Amino acid sequence: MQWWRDGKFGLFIHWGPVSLKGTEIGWSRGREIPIDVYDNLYKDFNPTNFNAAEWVGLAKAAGTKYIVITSKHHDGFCIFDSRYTDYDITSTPFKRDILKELAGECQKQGIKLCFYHSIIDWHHPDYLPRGAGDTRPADDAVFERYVTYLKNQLRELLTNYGPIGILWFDGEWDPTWTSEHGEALYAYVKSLQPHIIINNRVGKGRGGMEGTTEKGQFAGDYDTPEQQIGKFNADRRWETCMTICRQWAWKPDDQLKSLKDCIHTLVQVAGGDGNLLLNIGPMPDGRIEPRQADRIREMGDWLKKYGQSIYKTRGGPFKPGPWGSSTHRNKIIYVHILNWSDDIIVLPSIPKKIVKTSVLTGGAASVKQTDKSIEISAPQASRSELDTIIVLHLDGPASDIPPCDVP
Ligand code: FHN
Repeated sequence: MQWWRDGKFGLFIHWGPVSLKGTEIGWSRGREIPIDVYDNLYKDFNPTNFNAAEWVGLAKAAGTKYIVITSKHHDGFCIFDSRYTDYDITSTPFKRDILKELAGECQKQGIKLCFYHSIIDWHHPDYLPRGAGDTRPADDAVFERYVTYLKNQLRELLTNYGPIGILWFDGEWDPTWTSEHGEALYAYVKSLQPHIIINNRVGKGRGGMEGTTEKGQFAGDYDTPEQQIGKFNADRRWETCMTICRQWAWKPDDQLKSLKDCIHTLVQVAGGDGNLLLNIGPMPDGRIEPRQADRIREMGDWLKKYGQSIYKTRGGPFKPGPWGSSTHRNKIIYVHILNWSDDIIVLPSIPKKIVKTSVLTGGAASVKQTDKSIEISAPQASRSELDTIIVLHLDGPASDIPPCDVP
């Protein structure tokens, strides 16, 4: 998992024919959009502006190291060419295999390709329970036949598209899916690609949107807090998934997060020793909405300058709080000050000597170390709007320092 822990930052993509309607993927089926309308959108799905090289180039420009794209969401539509269903991309006017083109470009550009694959499948006749508004009788449904279908498609995804970084499961919450199913699926996926990473939503262990795994439950390889910054945890790997707008799939005029919000989220997640998976929703014509593209490019510009304080670091030793967060690597601690509510930031003392300090974001700062505390202050001109990064060079490895709360 080293590539993933060092990479820190991934691009989440929720996309499908539902983008023609601008409503939420999966969840608007049988709600805002009648089922017979929703399930026939694919006949008009023709994203001729889709350009895998541009998408992967944008992911790189954003400073992300991996892409997680919905191979199949809860609505059952497969954005790849599958032998096991006609409800897939080859039945659309577009016909081309989106995942095949993305796989080629990710290989070329050095970005890890990963798949989000929903266990829930409200389209498949054998999946139970039925989705909203779905009045199909359940008598003939055989859930284990659906499990076979699920495994067959995972085999296609894990043998036809090259090395895959992560299998990002979701939709594990229905009672029909059991922990036994999850453990068997984890083993099956690993048998196809032994180095693949699998999140905790393969099983039943995820405790709600906090995404942590309940004691004794099968945990997969990492925890998955959603739409929230995970708690500091240096012992269990975790990744926050979050939308850059409000909806996972594209929505016209959706509310877009500010650059400050996005950078603060990345810095707080990294400070908690987690990863950030930030979601965009492409448009029905295959373009990524320019304002979403601009926002993640701005994040990439910030990372080009200050990425050494994020990539390949671990979280802490000063745990995140309203003041900011810290990351460390080798003999360096990066103190990310996000909020100068007081003129002096007071951090707990550490059992290492600070031998040199600097301000990565420019300017000057005063750092006073005693055996009681570390006091940091900086003139207004040296305080950066997004994140003031104070670099503390130590006389030994920062990883020796136990994580500590900042009062
Ligand atoms: O229901 C899905 C939702 O549509 C979205 O895919 C998120 C992303 O992690 N996961 C589920 C909600 O927890």
